[in-house]
Amino acid sequence: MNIYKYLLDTIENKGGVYLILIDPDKINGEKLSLFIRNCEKSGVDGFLIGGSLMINSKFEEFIEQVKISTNLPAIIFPGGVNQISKIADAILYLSVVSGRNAEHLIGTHVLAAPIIKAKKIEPISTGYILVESGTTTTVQYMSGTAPIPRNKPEIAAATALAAEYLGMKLIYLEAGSGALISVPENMIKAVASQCSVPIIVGGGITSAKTVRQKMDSGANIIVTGNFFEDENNWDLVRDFASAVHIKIPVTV
Ligand code: 1GP
Repeated sequence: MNIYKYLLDTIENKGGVYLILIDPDKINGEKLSLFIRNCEKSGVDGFLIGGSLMINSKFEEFIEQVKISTNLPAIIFPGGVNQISKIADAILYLSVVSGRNAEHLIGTHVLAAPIIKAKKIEPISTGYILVESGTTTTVQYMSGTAPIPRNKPEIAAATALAAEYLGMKLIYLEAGSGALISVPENMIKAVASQCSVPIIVGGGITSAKTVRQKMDSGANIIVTGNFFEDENNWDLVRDFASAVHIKIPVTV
């Protein structure tokens, strides 16, 4: 399956794509399978897998377990070149275009490209834009880059447009995992007014209401991670998915 096409088709048919980020350091075993099955039956469209830091996990085995539990796409969201697996359906080929750290603009990509080619994984080039979110996030620290200030939507819009002109197929507005505050709506609107490629919004989203606000501002793909690491929240996956799928009428 061509995953980029799947994302475009899902946006077209359902109004948006809902992806759940799974950090292999946070969940595994039977609990992982249960969670994935719960997500699948609640309307999630796919999984992002990865983390800025990966300490304990066996990446390949982890993706294998995800693939055993679901037919939904497993897309790598790589924190480094150690996170590449042929079992995955695609990899977000992220360039941190909000920063000026050559290593994260093109450096690690050079190391990763031959591996991605050899393993025959679909790369989806993504302009990754870090947005200030109230505190220093792991991704900011690890990438050694400054995020775009929240009150500068015009910088985000120009950055996203530049990424699109460079040929990137997705724009990811990232507040950072566990962010205190999510990407502001006026920034999403500014980016959406300039770009024609799909816009992913993630980081610090903890309610279906917030999901809908991001969608109404022009987001096409929503990513949540932390919120569903707490098992007590699993019942809410369906509400989040419904808030993303704005073309599908809600049935009670
Ligand atoms: C992080 O955008 C994702 O890369 C998800 O963030 O864990 O805060 O939902 P959260």
